[in-house]
Amino acid sequence: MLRFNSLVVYCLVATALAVAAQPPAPYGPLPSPRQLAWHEMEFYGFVHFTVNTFTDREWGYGDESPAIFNPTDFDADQIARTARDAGMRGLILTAKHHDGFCLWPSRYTEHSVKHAPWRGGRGDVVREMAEACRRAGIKFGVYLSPWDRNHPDYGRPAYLEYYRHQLRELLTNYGPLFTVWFDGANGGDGFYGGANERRNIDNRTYYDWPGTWAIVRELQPMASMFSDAGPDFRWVGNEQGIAGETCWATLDMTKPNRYPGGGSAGLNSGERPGTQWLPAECDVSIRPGWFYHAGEDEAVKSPAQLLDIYFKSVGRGACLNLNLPPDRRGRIHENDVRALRGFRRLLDETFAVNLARGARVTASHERPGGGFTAARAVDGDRASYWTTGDEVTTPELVIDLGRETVVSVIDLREHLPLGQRVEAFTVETWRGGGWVEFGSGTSIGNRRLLRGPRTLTTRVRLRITRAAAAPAIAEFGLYAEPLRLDPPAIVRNRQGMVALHASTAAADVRYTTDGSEPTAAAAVYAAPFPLPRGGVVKARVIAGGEGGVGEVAVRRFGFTKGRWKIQTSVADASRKNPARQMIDEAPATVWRAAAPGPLEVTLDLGEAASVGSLEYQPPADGIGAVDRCEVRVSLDGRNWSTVARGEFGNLQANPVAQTLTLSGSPQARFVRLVVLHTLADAPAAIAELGLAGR
Ligand code: FUL
Repeated sequence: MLRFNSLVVYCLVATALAVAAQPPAPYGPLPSPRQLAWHEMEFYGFVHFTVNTFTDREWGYGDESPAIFNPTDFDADQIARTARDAGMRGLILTAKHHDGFCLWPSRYTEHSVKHAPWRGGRGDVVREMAEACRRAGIKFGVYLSPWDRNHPDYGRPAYLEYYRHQLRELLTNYGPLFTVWFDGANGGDGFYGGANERRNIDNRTYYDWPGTWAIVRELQPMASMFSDAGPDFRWVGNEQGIAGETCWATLDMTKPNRYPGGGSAGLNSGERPGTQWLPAECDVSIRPGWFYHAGEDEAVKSPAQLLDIYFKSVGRGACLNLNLPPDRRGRIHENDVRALRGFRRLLDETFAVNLARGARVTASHERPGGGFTAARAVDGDRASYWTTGDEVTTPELVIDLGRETVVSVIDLREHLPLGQRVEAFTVETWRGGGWVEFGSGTSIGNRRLLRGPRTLTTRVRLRITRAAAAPAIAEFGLYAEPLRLDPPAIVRNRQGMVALHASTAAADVRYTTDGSEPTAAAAVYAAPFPLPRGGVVKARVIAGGEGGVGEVAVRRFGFTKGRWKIQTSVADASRKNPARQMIDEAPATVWRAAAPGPLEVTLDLGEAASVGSLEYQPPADGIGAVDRCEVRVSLDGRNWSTVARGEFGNLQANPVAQTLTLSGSPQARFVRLVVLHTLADAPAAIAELGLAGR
C-alpha cells in the first residue's frame, strides 16, 4: 500500500513538474534552423572585387577585357584575416558582378580569370578566398549577380541555363557556403556579347526563382539565401546599413512586391505579424562605393561611424554585412585596415564586461515549474531564457547591481525559436529614489541594443509593455561605453572657410592639411581658415595629461567655390531654386531641372586652374540622378574640348558622390557638365558639384 502511495505521489509530482515546466507555445512565423544559424553570424562582410576595381567604376558595362584584371599582390589571407580581426564571422565574395566577369575559371564562359594575366590565367579568386576564410576560421559565401551585362543570351531562356550551371559550379566546388547572395539590380543596357542594347526582364518571372533556389537547397542545404525578399533573409531597403528603429524579423509575403528586385517598400521595418520569418540584412560599404576607388582613400568610414552603424543594424535585430573592397593590389587598403582595427577596439571596449552577469535578478513573474527563471536572462547563454505563465504579457525584471555602477548600453535578445513576441518595452534606471526612463523600443528579435547616456545607477528595470504572447527573453545585458573624445566635425562654408567643431571645449583640436596624422605637435585650431585649392584636412581632439587622444576626422575638399559663377541651359523646376544650390556646400539643397532631357551646367571659376576631377553629388532620394554625362572645358568660354565621359552605376540604391577624372588635368577657366541621361529619364537633379586639382 505504502509503495503504491509513494508511486502515485511520485507520478503526480513528476507530471506536475513536466506540465509546469513546458515551454510556452511558439507565436507567429518561426525561423528555420538555417535562419537561426544565420542570426548567429550577426556581423560578416562583403568583398567587392572584379574588373571594376581596375576601371574605377561601380557597374561594369560587360565589355571589359579580362586582360585588365591583374591585381599586383592578391592576398586572400590578408583579406580574410582583416575581416576576422574586425570581428566578422564570414565573408561573401562577388564571384560575378553585373559585368559578368567570373572570378573563377567557369567551364561555361571565356569571360573569366582564365583570360586574365593574373597568375598566368590559372588563378581562381573564389578558391583562394574560400581557403583563406577556412584558414582564418570564418565562413564563406558567394554573390552571383543574376544581371549579366556580358552574356549574349541575357534576357533569353538560354541565359537561365547558363546562370544555373554557374551556380552549380560555385555550390559544388568550394566547400560549405553560409550564404548565396542574389542581387535584384537590373539597369537595362549592356554589352550582351556585342549587341550593346537595353534588355529589360521581368524580375519576378525571368529567373524562375523557385527553381533556382531549389538548386541551392539541394546542394548546400544550410546556405541562407539573400534577396530583396528572401527566401531566408531580406534586404533592409537601403545601402547605408541602417535598419528601422522598429525592425520586425517577419514580412508579409502576400504583398505584390515580394520578389527579388521588387523594391524596398516595407523592407526597412518589416511587417507584423507577417506571414514568414524573413529577417533583415544591413549591407553597407566601408567606403562610399562598393568597389575600390583610390579617390575614396580618405573617405573610409571612421571607427565611430562603424560603431554607430553596428548599433543601428546588429542592435536592431538585423545582421550587418560590411563591404571591404580590395584595392588594385588585391589587398584591403591600409586606411580601411586602420579603421577596422579602431572599430574592433571600440566594440571590445564597449562589450568587454557584461555588468548584469552574476547580478541579483528578480522578476514580477516566472513560469511555474522552474527552468525559465529570471536568472536565465543574465546567464550569458542565448539558448536559455526567462519566461512567464501564458497569461502574462507585461512582466518586469529588475537587475540589482549591488552598488552604484555606470551603465550606458542595454542589450536584449528574444528566444527566437518561439517567434518574435515582444512588441514594446521600456528600460528604467533607479535614480534619486525613483525609476527614470533610460530608453524604450518596440521590436527585439535576435538582438536589441539601446545606447544611452552614461548613467550612474544601482538597479535597472526592464518592463515589457506590450507582447503578443508571454515574452521569452534570452538575454538582458548591461554595458558601459568608455568615455571617448569624439572626432571633430570638419565643415566648409560657402565662402570657402574651413571650421573644426569639437564636442568639448576642454581640449585642443589639432589639425593638418598635408595629409599627415595630427599629433600633439600639429597646429592648434583657433579660427576658420581658407583652403582655396582644396586638400585633405585631418583633425582630432587631444587632451593634455591623462585626457587622451581622440579619433581622427578626415575630409577631402575640392577647390573653394566662393567666387564661381554658374549657368544652366534649362530652368529649374521650382523657379525658386537658383543654380547656386549646386555649389553651396550643402548637399541637402538640390537643384532639379524643369523638364527631362539633356542639359548643360557651366561653371566659371573666375580664373584658370588645372582641373583633375569633377565630383557630382546625386540627390539622396536618387530621383533624377545623372547616370551618363560628359565634361568639357574651355579657357575662353568659346572653344571647348571634351575631357571626360562617365557612366555612374547603382545610384538608385547608393546615391553617393561620384568622381570623374579629367584626362590630362587640363587648364580651364570654364568647366561644363553635359548631362546625357538620368535614372528613369526623370528631370536631372544635382545636389552638389565640385572640382579638384590632380
Ligand atoms: C547592389 C549592386 O547593384 C551593387 O553594385 C552592389 O553589389 C550592392 C551590394 O548591391 O544592388
